[in-house]
Amino acid sequence: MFQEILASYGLQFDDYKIELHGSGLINYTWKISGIENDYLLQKINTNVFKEPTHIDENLLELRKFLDQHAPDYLFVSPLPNLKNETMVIFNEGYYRIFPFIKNSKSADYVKYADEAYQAAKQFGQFAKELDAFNTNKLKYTLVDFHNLSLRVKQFKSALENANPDRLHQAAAEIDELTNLDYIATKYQELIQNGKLKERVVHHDTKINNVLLHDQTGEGICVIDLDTVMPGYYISDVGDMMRTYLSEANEEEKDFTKVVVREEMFFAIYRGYMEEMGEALSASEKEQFIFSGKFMIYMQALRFLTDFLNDDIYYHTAYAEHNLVRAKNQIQLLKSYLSSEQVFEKIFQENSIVI
Ligand code: ADP
Ligand code: GN1
Ligand code: MG
Repeated sequence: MFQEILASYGLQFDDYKIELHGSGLINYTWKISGIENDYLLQKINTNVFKEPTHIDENLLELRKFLDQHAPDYLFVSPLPNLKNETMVIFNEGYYRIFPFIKNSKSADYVKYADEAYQAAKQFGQFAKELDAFNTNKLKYTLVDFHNLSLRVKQFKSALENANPDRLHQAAAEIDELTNLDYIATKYQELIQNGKLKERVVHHDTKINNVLLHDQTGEGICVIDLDTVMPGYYISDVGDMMRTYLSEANEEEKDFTKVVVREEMFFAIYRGYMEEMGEALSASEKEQFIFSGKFMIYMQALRFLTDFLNDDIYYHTAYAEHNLVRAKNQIQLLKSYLSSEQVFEKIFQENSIVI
């Protein structure tokens, strides 16, 4: 397989070393290392992305816009092959090749506030550069991806269909998430009342979807653009809160380590607002703190739903993996809720400055 795919890009299989790469939960990714250049080969998970060509079309549209309006912006889109295709089909699989960004690293958790700041600035810049892009030109690569009302519906239908063993194992978490459904009600109200503008949204701003310089730690670019589509900025800010506030990430089994660090909130706020502060409306800014609740709650629901559905969506390594992830996210949500007043203070103190 690798031989044929590489050949379609004019690359000689024997000149490269191929290794599985990264820790994404959805796609399959390999690093292709050569003497002069390295690449990243990726197979799209078509169980998740039912129409992979939508991803390709979106990236081409965005590339066109950025080439015209922000030619110096580093937008890591797939390379064209010898037939000028940016996505190739082999044995019914969809593949693409990206340039491997030199001297970059991605982290699976945030240790220092500067990493959170750098990452937030990158996602803020991404949103800013695309602020004037007409979202009608984008396809939905995953319909209703961050529609929390739909995620609640999927959770309820999983409750009806789950096997009794798993229902029993997850009883406490089912109760906790059901009791927190005011978060979903608030989301629905915000959307119905037009409080949030439809924008180009990344929709997966977790820390390993941004590349930082491997020596200086400076932000280089955002990656993992499959979920770029129309949406609301609370998705992007919220997923940063979800993945940068606690040092222990969603894989941590010792939940006492899942603790919100309030200085990381400030780092996210500063990094994102330095770029997007002027573009966001007052009613959008008001939801900055809600964004974390929204995304952490949704991720807890999604992991628990997948556990109840017998693990059909996320890659898992052991039987209770999705349940552990859901418990972890519930702990994170509790820690977030108990820090809300401090967040409010940081937000108020800085909203005039930035
Ligand atoms: P997934 O959708 O499975 O999360 P990603 O596109 O995020 O896949 O890629 C997985 C990992 O590969 C990233 O977390 C990052 O470490 C690395 N990676 C992806 N694209 C590049 C790139 N262009 N250059 C260097 N590393 C990359
Ligand atoms: C998935 O592809 P990856 O691993 O960056 C998921 C996100 C979740 C995340 C949880 C298309 O992201 O929505 O937040 O796992 N992507 C998709 O780690 O479902
Ligand atoms: Mg990723």
